[in-house]
Amino acid sequence: MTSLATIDTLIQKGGGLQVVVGLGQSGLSTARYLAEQGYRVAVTDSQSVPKLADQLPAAVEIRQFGDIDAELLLQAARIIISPGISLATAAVAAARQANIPVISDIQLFCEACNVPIIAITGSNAKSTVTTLVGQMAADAGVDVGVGGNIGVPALTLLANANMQLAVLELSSFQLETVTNLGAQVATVLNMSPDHLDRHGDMLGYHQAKHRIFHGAKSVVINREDALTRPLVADNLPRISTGIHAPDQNHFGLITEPDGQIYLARGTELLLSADKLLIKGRHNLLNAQAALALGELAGLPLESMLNTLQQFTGLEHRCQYLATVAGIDYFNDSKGTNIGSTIAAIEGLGAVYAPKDGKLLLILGGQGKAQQFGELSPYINKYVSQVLCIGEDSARIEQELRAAKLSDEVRLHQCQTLDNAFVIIQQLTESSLSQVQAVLLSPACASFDQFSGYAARGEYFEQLVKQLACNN
Ligand code: UMA
Ligand code: ADP
Repeated sequence: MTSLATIDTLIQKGGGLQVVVGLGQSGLSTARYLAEQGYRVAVTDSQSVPKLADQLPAAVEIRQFGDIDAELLLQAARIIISPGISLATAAVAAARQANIPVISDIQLFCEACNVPIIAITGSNAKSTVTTLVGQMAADAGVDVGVGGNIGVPALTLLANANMQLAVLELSSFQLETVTNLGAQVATVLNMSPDHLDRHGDMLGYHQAKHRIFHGAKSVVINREDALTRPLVADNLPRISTGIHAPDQNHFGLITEPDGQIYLARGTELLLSADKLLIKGRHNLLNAQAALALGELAGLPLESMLNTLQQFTGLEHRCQYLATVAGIDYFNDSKGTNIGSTIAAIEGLGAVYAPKDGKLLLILGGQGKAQQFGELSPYINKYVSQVLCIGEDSARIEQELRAAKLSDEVRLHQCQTLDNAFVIIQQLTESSLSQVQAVLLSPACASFDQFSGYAARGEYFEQLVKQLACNN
């Protein structure tokens, strides 16, 4: 660890010290990038031995680990904060108070990037749409970089000198410190409560998300969700998406007299919905968003429609796993907020309800200050059994019941997925159970019990396999 005296000496050498706060994936990419650019870089992290510390380049001389170093931050010419760290963190707040600029890796990326950017945010569907648009661009022969919140730090994309287009998935955490992103096309796919513990309330969350529109050259709007509408000039090129028949030059759905639903652009029928491998109403909106973003970035429609028909979706998003003893199992571990869980319940409910079937829903984890009562009407319509797991399960039960959870819905407190499967085994043996599908869609973060949503989904899959062996 370099002493503060050494820092003083370094500062006296001239130039501004760049302080990277947090040494996760984005912090490491930022430190590497800034060091390559010849900046003097310091890194601080609250862990005493951050996992990635040994990957820092030697040019990063100052490493203050064990606490976010308030004194170091006050010495900075500029602070680059990792998305997982709140601006309210005391040391960061003090530096902002002292007028030290605090930015994100995304700000550095957009300042350095000289190719068009497709910028995508939303409470849900970001990864699905980002992956799909990236695939559409690649299939159209474009050298495309796909990164951001999706798990590839944006700055690493700059290593490809041939990149022609960047597709960025952006979280509210990344956006809250971004100014003038200047995207070729930007969108907020949808808005439902999430990360309220970090942003304070829906307004704070909305404001962070809408920073994606700063300097955008065109926008994509979801007609079904007024909160996605940007405050931008009326003459800015825009395309909207929705579930009804679209106006000219916009996307929507047209139902033909035989009941067949089509993706449509104006009056033109593009593709019958059953040609898509990703299912559910929400995925029809996702498909339109990808087409609209691609169109505004200049991708050819024909090629995009071909990609759409090949796209199988991502793991842990309403993913069908298996049928055991006549019950279908779905892994929607990425359903980490109420909006995504409503989409999953409605999407699968629409499949099972006509067969007079009901869902078993596994719910719970870290609730992120959401209001779980919003789920009650959807549960009452489509779910017969709720199995609650995780640290906020008692609060979730309380809020569901306060919001008129039907007496016909049985709610079990299970604490863990293992316990939930004891109940599932009992229901599997009972001829009285109405359950036709089991859906893990927790509406919560997983960090109380797992290392992330993927680990939770994989564990669920393992338990389903075990159940299959026992039955
Ligand atoms: N740290 C501190 N003090 C704190 C909190 C964290 O020092 O108070 C340190 C940790 O010790 C750790 C580092 O900060 O060393 C972690 O930084 P980080 O949490 O920002 O995580 P990264 O590894 O940099 O990953 C981030 C995004 N993580 C978050 O936003 C929490 C990743 O999104 C993203 O893929 C990655 O940058 C690359 O861009 C993940 C995510 O969970 C998938 N995103 C949230 C979501 O999708 O809901 C927003
Ligand atoms: P994100 O990256 O925004 O978390 P994902 O594509 O990973 O989005 O999907 C997250 C969750 O949201 C999954 O549970 C998925 O089934 C659900 N989902 C996908 N599209 C939508 C949509 N348009 N509206 C609501 N939920 C959706």
